[in-house]
Amino acid sequence: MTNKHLLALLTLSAFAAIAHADNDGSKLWFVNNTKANAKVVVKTKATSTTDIAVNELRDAWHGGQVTLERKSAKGLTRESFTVSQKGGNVTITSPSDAGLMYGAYHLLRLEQTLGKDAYRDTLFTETPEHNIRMLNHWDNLNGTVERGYAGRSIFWNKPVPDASAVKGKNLSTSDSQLSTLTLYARANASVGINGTVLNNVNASPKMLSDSVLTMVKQYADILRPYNIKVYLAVNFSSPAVLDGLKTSDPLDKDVQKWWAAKAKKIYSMIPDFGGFLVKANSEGQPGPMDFGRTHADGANMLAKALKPFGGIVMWRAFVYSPSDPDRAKQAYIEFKDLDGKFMDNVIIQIKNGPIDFQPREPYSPLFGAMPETQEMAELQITQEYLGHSNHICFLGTMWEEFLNDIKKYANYTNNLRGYKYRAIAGVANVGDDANFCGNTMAQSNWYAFGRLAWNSNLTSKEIAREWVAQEIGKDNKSARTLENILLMSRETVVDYMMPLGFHHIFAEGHHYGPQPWQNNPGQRADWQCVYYHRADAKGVGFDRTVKAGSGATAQYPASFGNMVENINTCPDKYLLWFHHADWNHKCQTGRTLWNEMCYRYQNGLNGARQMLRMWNSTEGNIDSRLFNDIQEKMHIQVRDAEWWKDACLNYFQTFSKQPISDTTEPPVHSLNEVKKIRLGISNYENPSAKLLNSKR
Ligand code: GCV
Repeated sequence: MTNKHLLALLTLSAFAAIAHADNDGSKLWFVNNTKANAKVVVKTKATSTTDIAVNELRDAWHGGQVTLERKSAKGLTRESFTVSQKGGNVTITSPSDAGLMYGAYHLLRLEQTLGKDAYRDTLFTETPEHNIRMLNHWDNLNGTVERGYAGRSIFWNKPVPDASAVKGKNLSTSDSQLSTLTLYARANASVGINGTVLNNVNASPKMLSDSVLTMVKQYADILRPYNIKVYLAVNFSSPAVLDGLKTSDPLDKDVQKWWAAKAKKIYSMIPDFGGFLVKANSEGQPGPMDFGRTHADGANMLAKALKPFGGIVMWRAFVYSPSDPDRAKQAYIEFKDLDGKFMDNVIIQIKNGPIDFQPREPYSPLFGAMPETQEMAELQITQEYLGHSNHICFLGTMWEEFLNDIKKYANYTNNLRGYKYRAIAGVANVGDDANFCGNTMAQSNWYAFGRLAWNSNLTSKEIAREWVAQEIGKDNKSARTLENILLMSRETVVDYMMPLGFHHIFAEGHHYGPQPWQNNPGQRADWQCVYYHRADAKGVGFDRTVKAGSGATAQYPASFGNMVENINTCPDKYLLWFHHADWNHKCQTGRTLWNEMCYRYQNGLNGARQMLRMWNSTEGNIDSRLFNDIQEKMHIQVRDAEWWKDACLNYFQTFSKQPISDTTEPPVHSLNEVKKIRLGISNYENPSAKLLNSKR
């Protein structure tokens, strides 16, 4: 499909899309750039990065002359930029070319979102909050993408040449791949993303082979003008697996030498290489603990190898060896005591919640728990647990909730200020589909991640509004409707999947549909859904209180921990995360728990239907191709919401023994029927259709 991207590049800014039937998503959020011929002056030496800024402005800026000037000023960081206006003309200054490029994209965004006169009488400076704003691709060398729902990898969709074929040669990139990567780089740059991990954290040792590194170099060269550094996820056993060393023990001298030599080699090819991302001793991946060493031993060994070249190690805290009966506590237990033991070019990368990217989780208690250690958040842009690319779910609201909580309870902003590396990562939702993300709406999540990484004080509403303006135009009479769809979508998904603090009641493997009854004998307890919901005749939920449960609440600062410890002050949205509540427990809404569950699942289904109705009302104001694509997805979403509601209410009713509440539609499908659904899900399969069409 990448020829689409070639076409998209060629026709960018040719015309606005409204009323056409050509918006297949391939132009990303540049769809409404209309042709301009702006005058742009560069006062400093032109580079490939300033060229990008100049071309973008020349093509799409409809205001007065723009001057770009490299200039330092007090208080600015390398990527900061200042925009000022005098007599209708605009000047963008920055200490770096990258900042000038970001300023250019920002000016264009202002035009698209507020109009071309928005820059009048302005003088403002933008400085990114995080200095490392990166995507993590879970892309495999064979071209597949773990938890990817948008086609194959944009990096590894061709065979890796063998070493003899690449020796001393510059590999050529096909036109179509080049155009895909150029659009990808442009999209990232436009929202300030400045780093990318090119491969899966379940990393193949082959990533560090000469032939793969040659490809990595090539990608680094393509991305560099857009101020994007490349990073690699590495397999901890690489020395033994790739080069036959006797061990990969981080305290072994030969192993240390191997990594030092590997780092030297990488930097000889890619002088601005970013560093390594590591998943160690997690879900079967090798790590230092295989040799009786600690996470700090492992991370520091790699950090030492990268340090002379300015590289960093992002060491993931996604670990859950059963050191405690409660999985939600395990990462904290494994990492907390290592505080202060990591080198200064190590960052601990922590998923937003303590389990695994669930529709709603409280924040991970590791945030703020290691004051002597640099931490970074890992968010998931790809919708592993949120309906893949079938469901419309804008994640700006979810990340806003998380970021606000870690600011409020975990001192995030202050900690960040003290770090040299202020980083944040998002697991990408990008593949080689024409629309990059499986559906055009999902592009808003890539966009939102970048904007929040730049400035976490932006609200989800501001971000949704920006994206909508760039997607369908700010004056489109359906703009507010689309914005409202985005803003209600995540809470809707939570309601029809896992309201009230439910978590991980997903079908095993693909994580798409419901399977709360899942309980495979002989397997790890924490891989079973029943482990997470613990339903019985008395009630439902995981008791994590200090008083009577696992004590996970004690891992939090008192301001949060005490609130959730007490069932009367624990917000309903976290009720079943922290408490095993009686079926007749009175929720904060005044309804009993069982009736609240009925209400929430119905509310989720109603929300999905409402989103579809709202979308239908935009017909005629929106490019018809986009309209039809999204309408089709929303039909699936409504059917899936019904499936979730029926599966969960029918199943939990076998414990509550209470009738479905009056205000809730009776289930359309029996428990037996929903239990029979087995999905060998592929990205495009429409699973609920199989089941639900038969009922209509
Ligand atoms: C890349 C979850 C996902 C895995 C993923 C893992 C991780 O378990 O289901 O696909 O592996 O998280 O984040 O490492």
